[in-house]
Amino acid sequence: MGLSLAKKIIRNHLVEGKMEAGDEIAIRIDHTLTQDATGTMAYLQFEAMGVPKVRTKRSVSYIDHNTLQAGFENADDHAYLQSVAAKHGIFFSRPGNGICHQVQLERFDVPGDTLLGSDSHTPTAGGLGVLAIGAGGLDVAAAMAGQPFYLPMPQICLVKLTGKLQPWISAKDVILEVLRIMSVKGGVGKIIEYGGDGVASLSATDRATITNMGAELGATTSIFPSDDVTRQFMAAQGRENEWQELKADDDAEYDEVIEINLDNLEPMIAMPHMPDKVVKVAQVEGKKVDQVAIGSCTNSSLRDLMIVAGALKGKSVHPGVSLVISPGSKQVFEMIARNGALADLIASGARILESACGPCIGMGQAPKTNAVSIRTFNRNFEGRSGTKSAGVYLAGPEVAVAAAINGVITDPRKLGTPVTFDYPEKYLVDDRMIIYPSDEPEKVEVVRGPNIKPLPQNTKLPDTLAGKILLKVGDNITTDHIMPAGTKVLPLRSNIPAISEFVFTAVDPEFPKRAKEYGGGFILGGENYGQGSSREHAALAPMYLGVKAVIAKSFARIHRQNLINFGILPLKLADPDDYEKIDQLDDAEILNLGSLAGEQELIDKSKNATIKLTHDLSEREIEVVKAGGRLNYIRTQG
Ligand code: MIC
Ligand code: SF4
Repeated sequence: MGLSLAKKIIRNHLVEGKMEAGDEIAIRIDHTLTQDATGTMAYLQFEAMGVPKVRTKRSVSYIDHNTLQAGFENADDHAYLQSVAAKHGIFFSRPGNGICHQVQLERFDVPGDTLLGSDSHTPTAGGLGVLAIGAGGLDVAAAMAGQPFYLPMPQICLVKLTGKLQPWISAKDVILEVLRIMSVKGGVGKIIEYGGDGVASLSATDRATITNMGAELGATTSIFPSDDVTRQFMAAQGRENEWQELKADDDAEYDEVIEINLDNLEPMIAMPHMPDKVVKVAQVEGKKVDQVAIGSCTNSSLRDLMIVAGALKGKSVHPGVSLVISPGSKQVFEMIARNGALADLIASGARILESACGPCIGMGQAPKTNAVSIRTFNRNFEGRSGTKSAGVYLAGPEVAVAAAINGVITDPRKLGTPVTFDYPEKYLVDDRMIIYPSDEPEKVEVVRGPNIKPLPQNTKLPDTLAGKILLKVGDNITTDHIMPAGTKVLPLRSNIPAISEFVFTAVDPEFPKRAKEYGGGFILGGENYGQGSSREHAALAPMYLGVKAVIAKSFARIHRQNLINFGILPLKLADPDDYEKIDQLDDAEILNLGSLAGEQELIDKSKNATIKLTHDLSEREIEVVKAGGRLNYIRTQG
């Protein structure tokens, strides 16, 4: 039997384990990326490992999330990140250069290599045939220190594309269709590999839109073959020398196959408040729209903005709509400025933001009360926009621009003659916003502002854990619920004591106070606990508040790993129905943690009940949790 593309790349990077679904494997990491909201923690951890120079082929540090400098905190973080990069052999992408995933695609991704990034949308690089995985900052720090990345060997799911996208339909409609079919937990434990005749009709940036939102499926990563389309994109970026052809064997075996005929796809939209609440645009047509936001790492390529500019040329944004646009990178921004498209956007009344994450992570442009906001982004979790009562819909640039023009959700096919776009033979390449690591690292002084606080440490896992069920939450709790972002909280990412005051406040404003009052305790969750971002703050800050274990029906991959990395036990209910038996504020105990072999028991003292728990920790992960987290574990390894 032949191999899938994903398995070929894994085989080439395999350090430990067998490629059998579910078994723990370790793979060598060629490249890493960090962004500023997760980067400060990642580099503090890297510094703690005492490795003078990164051991990867290339590591890049981006500034793109925390660019709203309402106080000194973000600028201080930028200075720290710039100096720590210079000192330790890391490339530094300056604020203004763009969103990490878009810039990485343009300037750094190499087909067939592995990339580990401290951002859940790192799999964007899969659009160019990179095996790219999102992880917590500590895992990325360990990869920079030369350690392999551990993961359970995923199943490989083939999404077979046939046909060709019709006018006004685009890559976002493809991934929304996949989300409709698979749901936000349908990709957990899987790699989504795209194949079939339809692949050739999708451009490199179209493919990146699709792999980007594989994160919303909960997938480990998503990947496209590297073919002539990839070669042309890399040649246009002046990097053809880094291209190689990559594809699955013709007789490759897959664990699951999904077929999508691109010919039949219609414009799609995800309704509030989950990326898998996908319907055809036709089903919600006519709904009044208050805001349209175009940008983010999902949909802000040159192609996307040229389609938007083409549709808006000579028209005005509807009086009831605020349209904001953030170009994905300086390259995109400069190219639309030079070719005149930016002038068309400005003339239409669009509000142009800098090249950064911006509204996607609630850094400005919070919509009005009860607003309907159409965004080309990837996440529409409740409150993430900064306005809890707003309903965020996710759609492609075509649907977004149609809403901006008409003021209501509109099938873009009604806009008439399709806007066409010819991909450039050469993109505008100017890497002056990327600072190379210093030639004299010993002379670089790392700058630490007052907001950068030392990393809190956990202690070894005791034999018995006792405490209250501090909070009981439902299914699909996101890291945005656990550790919100936005203008108020995001600047505190380097200061765990300060940021811990916001843990779970989106769900229960009293949570931090209660956790401190009871000296910590447990969280009870439902299915897919911790989906969404890679932010390790969603583990680190609860740890700081004394959370010892999370008991849930199931966990999202990155968050589960982050809990382990900081010494918090992720335990599963052996019988999901037991969830109903446990209440918030029950007194509980978990005994015999010394062995952690097999089943565990939760004694609910308030109910006089014994509840069976399980876990899927590997032997290595058991040792990590027992040591009180991965940093402690690395230290014990010498
Ligand atoms: C997100 O989209 O939620 C983020 C902000 O990019 C996060 C990272 C973070 O919280 O810093 C992610 O996706 O991992
Ligand atoms: Fe930035 Fe949004 Fe992409 Fe996260 S999803 S990296 S916040 S643009």
